[in-house]
Amino acid sequence: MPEESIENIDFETLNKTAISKPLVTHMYTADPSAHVFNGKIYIYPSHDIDAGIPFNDNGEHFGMEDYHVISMDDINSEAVDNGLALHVNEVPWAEKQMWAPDAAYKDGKYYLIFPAKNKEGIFQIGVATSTSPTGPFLAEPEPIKGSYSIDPAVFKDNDDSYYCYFGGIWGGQLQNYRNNNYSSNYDLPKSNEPALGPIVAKMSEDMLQFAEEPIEIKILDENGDPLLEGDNNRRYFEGPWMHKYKGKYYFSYSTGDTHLICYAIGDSPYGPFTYKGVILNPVVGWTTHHSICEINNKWYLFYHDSSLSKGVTHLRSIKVAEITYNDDGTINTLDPYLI
Ligand code: FUB
Repeated sequence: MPEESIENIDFETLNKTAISKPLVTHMYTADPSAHVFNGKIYIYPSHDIDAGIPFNDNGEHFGMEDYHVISMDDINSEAVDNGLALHVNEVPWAEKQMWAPDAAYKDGKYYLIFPAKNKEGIFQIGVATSTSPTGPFLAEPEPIKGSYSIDPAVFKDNDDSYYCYFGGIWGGQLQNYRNNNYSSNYDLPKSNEPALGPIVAKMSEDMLQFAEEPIEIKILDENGDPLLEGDNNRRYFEGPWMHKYKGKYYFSYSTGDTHLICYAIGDSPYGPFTYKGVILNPVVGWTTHHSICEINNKWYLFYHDSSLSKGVTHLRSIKVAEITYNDDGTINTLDPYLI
């Protein structure tokens, strides 16, 4: 339910019909990346604030400055805010816009992977480390070499390889890159040309760098052709996530201006992935962003909406709802409000 229609929303009714409630209400949170570490649920969200920056198509009104980690003992227990985990002032290379983060655990250390704009106004991706899943995190002095754009999501495969998926168009700047090279002259493809794909790179053993040149992922339609830029209901926009279900790789993402969370299935972490459908219909607010996490043999979609702020698009709240699979491996579409 994008922002255009806010005036027509009866929030009292909408909140009664919402399939889930905000996990925390004392602050605004968004872009939840959920993981189970040592039997407990940890959610790594953006921390939304009103930075007083006017709305624009580059999302500069998303002026977030820090991260807090939310934890839950189990899926029904209270969500706890563990306080400040990392502030932009503690990241030597970053200036502003601490957007959607993710985290990973390896060999006794926790890694917070996050995007921010550098002092030249270009998004890059950084790493900060901690011995605790809730931080505080200590930022590396430089961003990951060769990183760009936004929305990093780290996936651990069964062979203990870690992959970082990233990229977002419009405010996320992905349209300014081709083959990992930046130019302000690059722009989105024409509507009858293949859409830009998300990017993936294997992480180095120490989790602080990419171990390879980032690679563009292909998302294909039912005929094996790449999704086109004009196919706004299906093409990649931002917010990548990877999970594995019954041996298949499920790549899920936001379609941005059509406000859907979609998914595509493949046989390798690098793709190609074939488009399969919608996981979550539009929520209140312009953005939609998710993660998928298995908890005690059930699968959950962590997502956000702007219902608590009555539709303010940059003041969002994280939520969680169970998702279910059909026998053929497809995922049943969730309606966030049962109106
Ligand atoms: O939270 C800022 C941006 O909004 C994220 O990076 C996008 O995925 C969208 O949710």
